[in-house]
Amino acid sequence: MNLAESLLLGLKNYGVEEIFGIPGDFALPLFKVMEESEILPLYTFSHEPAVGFAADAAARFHSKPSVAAVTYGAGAFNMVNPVAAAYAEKSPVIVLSGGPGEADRSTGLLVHHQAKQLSSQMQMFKEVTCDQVILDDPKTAPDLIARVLRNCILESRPVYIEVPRDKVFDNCAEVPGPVEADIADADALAACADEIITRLASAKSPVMMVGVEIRRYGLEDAVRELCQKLNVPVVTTFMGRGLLAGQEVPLQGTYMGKAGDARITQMVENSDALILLGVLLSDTNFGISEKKIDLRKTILASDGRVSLGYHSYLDMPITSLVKTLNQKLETKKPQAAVELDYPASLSADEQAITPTDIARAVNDMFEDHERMPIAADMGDCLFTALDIEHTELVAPGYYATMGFGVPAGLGVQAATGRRPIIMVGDGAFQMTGWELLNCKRYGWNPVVLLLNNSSWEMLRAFQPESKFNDLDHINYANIADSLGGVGRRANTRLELRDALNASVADESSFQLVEIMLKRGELSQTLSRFVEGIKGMRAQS
Ligand code: TPW
Ligand code: MG
Repeated sequence: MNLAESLLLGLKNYGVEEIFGIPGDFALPLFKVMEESEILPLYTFSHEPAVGFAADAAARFHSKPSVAAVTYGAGAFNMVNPVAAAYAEKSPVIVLSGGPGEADRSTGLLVHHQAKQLSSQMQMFKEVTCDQVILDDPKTAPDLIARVLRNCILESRPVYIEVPRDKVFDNCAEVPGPVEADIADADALAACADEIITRLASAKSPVMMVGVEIRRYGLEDAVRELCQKLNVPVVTTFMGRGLLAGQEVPLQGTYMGKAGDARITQMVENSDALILLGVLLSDTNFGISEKKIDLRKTILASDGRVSLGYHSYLDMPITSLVKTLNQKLETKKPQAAVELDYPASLSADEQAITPTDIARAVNDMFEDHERMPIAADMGDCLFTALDIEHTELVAPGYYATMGFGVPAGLGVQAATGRRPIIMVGDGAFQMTGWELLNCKRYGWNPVVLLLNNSSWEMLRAFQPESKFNDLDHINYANIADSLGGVGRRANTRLELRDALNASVADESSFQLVEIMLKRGELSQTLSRFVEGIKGMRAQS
């Protein structure tokens, strides 16, 4: 077996199910093996940011790593932002890059795609990955690959693997398989679990808040069991929206502080035992609190440690913690999921469309159809998505990069085979919307809801006086046809309902519903969110 085959089989053995990529000459031999070996399916895109976003979304949906493969320099540098996003939001993306070979290093000439030094690329990726390796020796490669993949899974963060182009066909041994290792000390784990149980038992108003780690580590079933045993109300963070979708848990909704449902905000902020499970302490999750939450008084389990009050238990993986809590607790009568009140029943008339109308239209559609997973971009589309019935969602809720929605939606469909809804603003669509042209060759058929307000509206909310927030009036529906899909423009609520229904009914290609919104019109949630962030900045 050659080095590339060993690597691909290793990836598969560690749970990878697909590769997204764009080749280049430094990566051509590697891509040749990918294609001809058929060890993993390969999906190519048009621009590298999409490769990174698609792999990120696929990894989030699988709760397992996914691969973003690129060429050296021009290709890999194009992917720094998506990999930074995946690092920030703890998504296990494996960056696979071609690299210069020995012949390239010894000519004394600068190698094309070289930025400063040949090692500059790995240096840059060190900042946004948790482990890195250059496979320049086939003898050491199998163990190094195994180490990097283990760390990718353990930390649920991106890793970097560079394959010099002249090493691809060298003979290589098999990559050692994954080993189940529980790094937690059993006594410490038991003590920690007991302390949590005692704290919760003596509390008057315990609340559990769940964050993205429970998905990253594939713990949603175990957490459902835990919720039922603890019998406490559950909320998700903003970033964790979509977690526990479809699970029988007493889920109350999403905590959004000042920007969200007042009942949930009060319940969380007044809780005397708030357990934060797999939660990231980001400003988008907590900067918008009505009443500052004293994090020292919470029970925080994330990043492999547990903090209670003023002390911490280190090396406490969340998977082991949840398992131990479940073992120690008795089963109680399962609580049913709470019926949440989302906007619905769109009046299909000639009136102009508001962001809430979009949520109504989708919720009405979900009445008759199976709920679809959603990939959302940054902008008002994400805040509008929060008014849609709880369903699986991928979005850059913390890192907040634009350009995520369309390629992430394609990644979701590649990873799951399910048809997604993609929600995207016109500004973000201008960044990566073009990638829809790749739907045709892979048979992907997402329903794209493009919120066209001819504006960078979210920026306008921060700084209304700037004219640069006005975007041109483009007819996006007209573009769909040339990209191999179907486009429909909706100016009124009636047209919105009809366009959405027609799009869902047509499964033959991607469907673009261009939803016309007035410039200056913002969802209530986003207006309050922006006010909250501004308020936080003013205080600090
Ligand atoms: C890669 C900064 C945050 S929100 C926004 C910008 C430019 C405007 C979004 O416009 P869009 O949506 O998509 O039309 P809407 O609802 O606000 O009208 N570059 C990147 N990421 C971010 N977050 C920005 C710039 C930004
Ligand atoms: Mg816009």
